[in-house]
Amino acid sequence: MQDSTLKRFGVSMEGNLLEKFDLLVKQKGYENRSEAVRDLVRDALIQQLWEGDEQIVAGSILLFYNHHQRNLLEEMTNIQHSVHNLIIATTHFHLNHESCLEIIVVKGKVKDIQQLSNKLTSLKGVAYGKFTVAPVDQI
Ligand code: NI
Repeated sequence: MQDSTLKRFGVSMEGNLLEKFDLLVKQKGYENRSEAVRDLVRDALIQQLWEGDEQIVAGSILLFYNHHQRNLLEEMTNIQHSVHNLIIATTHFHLNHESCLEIIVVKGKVKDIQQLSNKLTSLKGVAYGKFTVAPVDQI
């Protein structure tokens, strides 16, 4: 049986992250933080569902990072070469003295692409990563 009763739990985060989160809550028109967190959790669960999926998808992995971070460029290149068959194109933008924006266009099994995205976004020096995807056979 599904438990739909509301449960409470505590969340700790850095003050500046919380400030940004509160701004997001306001901008997106959520009633409160709880409602926003519920939506974020639902999104994360959908992403998680994809991980075992064999479906062929196309999409992009967007990465913001600091290229001064030690070994980051080398690790990124190694990871991308190890799954070169999934990568259609990469575009790199030098945003300012230290920040880079990279867009990696991908196509392949969703579980493989999700794994690649997780590897890249969890590298030290990557400030933000976003994986967007669409199922190829439904376009
Ligand atoms: Ni750059």
